[in-house]
Amino acid sequence: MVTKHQDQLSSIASAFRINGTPVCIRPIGNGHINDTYLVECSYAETGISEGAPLLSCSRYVLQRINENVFGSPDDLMDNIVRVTEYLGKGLRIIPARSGSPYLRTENGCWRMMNYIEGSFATETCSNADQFMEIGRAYGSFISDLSDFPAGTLHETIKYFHDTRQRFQRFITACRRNIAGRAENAAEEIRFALEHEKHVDILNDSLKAGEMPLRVTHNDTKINNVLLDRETEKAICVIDLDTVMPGLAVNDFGDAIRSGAATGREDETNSDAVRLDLDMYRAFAKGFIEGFPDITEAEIKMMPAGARMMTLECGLRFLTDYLEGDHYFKTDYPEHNLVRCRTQFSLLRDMEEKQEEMSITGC
Ligand code: GN1
Ligand code: MG
Repeated sequence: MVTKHQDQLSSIASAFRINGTPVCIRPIGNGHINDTYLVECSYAETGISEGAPLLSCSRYVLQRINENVFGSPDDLMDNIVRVTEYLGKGLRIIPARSGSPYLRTENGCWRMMNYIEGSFATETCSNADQFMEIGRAYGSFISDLSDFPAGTLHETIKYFHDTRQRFQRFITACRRNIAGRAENAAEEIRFALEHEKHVDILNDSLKAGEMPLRVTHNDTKINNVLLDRETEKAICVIDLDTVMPGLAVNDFGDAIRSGAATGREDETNSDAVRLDLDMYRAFAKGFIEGFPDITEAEIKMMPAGARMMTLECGLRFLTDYLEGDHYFKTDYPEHNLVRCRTQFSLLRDMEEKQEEMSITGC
């Protein structure tokens, strides 16, 4: 039986310029922000003169944009449309029948994209070669956008990777303690406070002109690269919501945090979450190969990027926990605290491995 929810989704999907009629819509992916669905459509092949028309299938990705996070869908979609057109391969925005890049309904704000057939995304890399390939894809992404007019991009989330700002928000959340959870998180709060001295490292280097501002992805979890199911070669980078001017070392760092860890982001045994140096080095090699214009200064700061993105992500989970889970999707009340613990455990291990993390001879 078709549920009301399915009916609603189906009529939303039909309001886009898709080929055919939606026959099946189901959730896909593991994003913490937007709601994502796979839409399967069937349509009759034209030009067949005899017998019953041949039915073909086309597939799309439908997403509800989280407007708590992305305050301006116009700005968000303007960035994505221009970046995808500039890249000219992989992801495409399918406009609404009205011609607009998104659709507003009483159930929120929606967008449609092509589904990349024959692809898969992974939550954990099965081997270093696969992770190296993901590194190459993220390096090439920055390289391919090196001539994109960065100044024309909207800032879809202000201060997104400004670790100092993230730290200040954490302090405010601690002081307010609106969810009454600060006591539960005493150990994590102590760890975060001890790390205040590190939060300006990347900002300072940027201000000193040591690293250039580039067009970067800013959300380089490993599941945001689609790989070819047969060859395991990267097909394209997805989730372009936060493509903005930023630091290459942050893209490096966020991928390391998510893909070179020995446990999942929400592993409950946080002590098991450490840095796998082989995976780290493999990713670094791929990233640099894909991005030949990376500077010496950036290479030198790559380990700092990994530490800072891990610290920042931990701070963000902790802040959301203290504020009552209004930002990241959660499955249970302690979920954000569990996520924070894995990030802090990973960071602690990175601090111990600081020397081995320096990148030379890649
Ligand atoms: C969010 O939605 P997803 O899973 O791609 C977040 C990232 C975090 C990540 C942590 C816009 O990404 O910044 O690193 O969760 N995206 C946004 O898993 O805040
Ligand atoms: Mg995302």
